[in-house]
Amino acid sequence: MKKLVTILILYFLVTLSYAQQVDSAYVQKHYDKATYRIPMRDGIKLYTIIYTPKDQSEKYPILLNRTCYNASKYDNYKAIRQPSSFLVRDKYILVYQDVRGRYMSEGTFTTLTPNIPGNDRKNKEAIDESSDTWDTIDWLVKNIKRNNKKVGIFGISYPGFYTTAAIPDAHPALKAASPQAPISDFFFDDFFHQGAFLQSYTVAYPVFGYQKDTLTKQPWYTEQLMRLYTPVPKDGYAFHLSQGSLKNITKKYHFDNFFWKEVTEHPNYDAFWQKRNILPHLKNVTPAVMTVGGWFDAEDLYGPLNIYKTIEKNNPRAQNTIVMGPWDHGGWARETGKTTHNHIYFGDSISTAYQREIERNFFAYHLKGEQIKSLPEAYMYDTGAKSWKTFDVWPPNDTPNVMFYFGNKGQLGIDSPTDEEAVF
Ligand code: PG9
Repeated sequence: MKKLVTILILYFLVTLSYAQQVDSAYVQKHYDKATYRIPMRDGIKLYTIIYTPKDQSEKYPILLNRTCYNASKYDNYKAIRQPSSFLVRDKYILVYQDVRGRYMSEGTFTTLTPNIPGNDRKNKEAIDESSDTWDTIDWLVKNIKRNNKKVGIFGISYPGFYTTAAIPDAHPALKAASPQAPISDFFFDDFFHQGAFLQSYTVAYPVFGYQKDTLTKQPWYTEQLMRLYTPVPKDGYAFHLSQGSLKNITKKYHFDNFFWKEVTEHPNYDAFWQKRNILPHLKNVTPAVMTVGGWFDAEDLYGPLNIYKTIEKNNPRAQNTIVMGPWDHGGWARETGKTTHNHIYFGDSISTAYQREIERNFFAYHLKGEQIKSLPEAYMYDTGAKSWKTFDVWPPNDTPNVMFYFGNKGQLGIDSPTDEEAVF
């Protein structure tokens, strides 16, 4: 018995150590790094950091991450936080790219770049995230040594949108896409939750509201950000209450912020937002898709649920998977040991188990041809039973539609309220 306990403890410790980000010493020992400026079809060059395994005994798939949050966070062999250590140790060609108009990439940044259907490579005007990803993948498979011509793309949050935007008119080498906590439509995710304007995001607007005028590895919007953080608001609610009407926020903080202007000039679901919604473009899906979300994600919960649902509806034959766990925004990429949400404890090392048994297997199967005995359609964490359930069909065939009702004391129930109780 004692020997069994020792073995189990050792297994747990080894797994836990794997789950932590791989440190820079590991990356330097096992990977070579180079940076490139990859030309897009309109001549704009996108800054791209590429890590290739030193082991030259085989060919490797490419794992691509396109971000508006500074690819240089992964420069200089820094500890790699995404993808998980299981994937880094499995050996992939790891690619990190600044999207158009961000940090070290050229061009102009566009809020949730509207998708232009089709892939006319001669049309230098028809540029979107799908075409930039297509051009990037085409360059990678033709120029990076020892790649096996299979590409996966992944990203969390805004990078989850870029992952989703790679799916329409995908490059033939794109075999697997994993949008995680993805934005599908800002009017329902993030800035307007189901259409309700989210004033609490006011402090985030400088990140997305200024074009840069140089290639830089550092934020260029710090001065505008500091308008909101000098002094640092101690209480968000009190801060916003003290602002009065939105025009005061425009006058005091965001008078020169193009993203704030876009949001405040489009308070309704008009053409501006509709053309930025990626969901209608999720047709003729060719790569396998595994969408990941957290039941407690206060930023992007609409996205994962509706990306899966839309792909399923428009592409019944697509390899389309959804994973919904007991996480907050992007929680599956962090291992906290004990998985809790506020005071509720769900279990130990749930993120590690997801990384090792779900995410790793998805990419190993589709990009390395590894035989994986089970790849369910849906992995659902039951937050009541505190356990995972898997399904080969989602939602399960025998699932009835349930109507929920608000009561006049703020309760939510499935019994239709009496006339006195009904609030509307
Ligand atoms: N969807 C998240 C976000 C975007 C913009 C502002 C604030 C949050 C994210 O990309 O993390």
